[in-house]
Amino acid sequence: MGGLIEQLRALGTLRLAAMAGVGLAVLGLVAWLAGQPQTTKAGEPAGDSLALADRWRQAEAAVQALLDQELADEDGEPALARLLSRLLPAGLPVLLANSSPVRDWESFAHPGAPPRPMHGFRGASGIDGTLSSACGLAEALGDLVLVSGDLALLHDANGWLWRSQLSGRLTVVLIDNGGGGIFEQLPIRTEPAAAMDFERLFAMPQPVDPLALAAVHGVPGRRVAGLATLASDLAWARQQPMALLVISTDRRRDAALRQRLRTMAAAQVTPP
Ligand SMILES: Cc1ncc(C[n+]2csc(CCOP(=O)(O)OP(=O)(O)O)c2C)c(N)n1
Ligand SMILES: [Mg+2]
Repeated sequence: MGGLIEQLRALGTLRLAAMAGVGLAVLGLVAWLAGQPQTTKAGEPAGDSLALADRWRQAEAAVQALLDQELADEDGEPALARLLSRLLPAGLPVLLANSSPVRDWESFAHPGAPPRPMHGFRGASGIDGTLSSACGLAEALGDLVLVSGDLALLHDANGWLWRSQLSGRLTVVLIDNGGGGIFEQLPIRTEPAAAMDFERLFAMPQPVDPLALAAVHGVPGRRVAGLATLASDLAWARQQPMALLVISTDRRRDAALRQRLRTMAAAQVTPP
């Protein structure tokens, strides 16, 4: 160590300062800092930082206005995330399943949505264990809304067995887009389509009626006709100890919509 210090000192990059009796090794930083233009006062953010924050706020406001406008007449998954985030009351905990639900909420939930505890399990188990995790959380918290995709829910359909023992309330909002909608966002569809069987290999739609499967376990459910009736369907579901609401969406159309929104949002952000 001593040898190394000697070498650095010899290179002129090391200053040794004694502060309050403690030897402080400063590898040239103090001298470098002293040489910088003094653009800020102590305790104040730099002008460049304030300008960046301002640009960020303006871009955020423009993107949110764009989303309000573009999603107003939409019925798909981005619009569902935006509406649901506003409809659910403040304080009601929400669990977002992996795949598109958590991503859509992150991107499209309304910035003015009521504050509430949000839960997710990114990186823990993929889409596995979604319903059981929701039941455990509902039991622990007393009340919960789970927003899940169709494959994630089916993957852990045994979670419905909680029905007989759950003392908390659980409302499941199922986004039924006929398989793994997230894979529609990958540029992997081929032309002609037959060259790679996207539906069988990636989307994997399953021939199971989620309402019938829930009903077998004694869990009541409803198909939501469209976002216009979501509020009343939610009001019904929230009165059941456990209930399933199924909203059908078009995964291919929603993938195209997300792409379009991303392009439009990027156009709102001007480079420095
Ligand atoms: C246990 C497990 N198996 C497989 C996957 C791979 N996987 C990631 S997303 C996904 C599709 C999920 O489909 P769905 O729940 O319907 O959500 P969507 O993609 O339609 O939003 C799959 C199979 C995974 N993450 N975890
Ligand atoms: Mg799906």
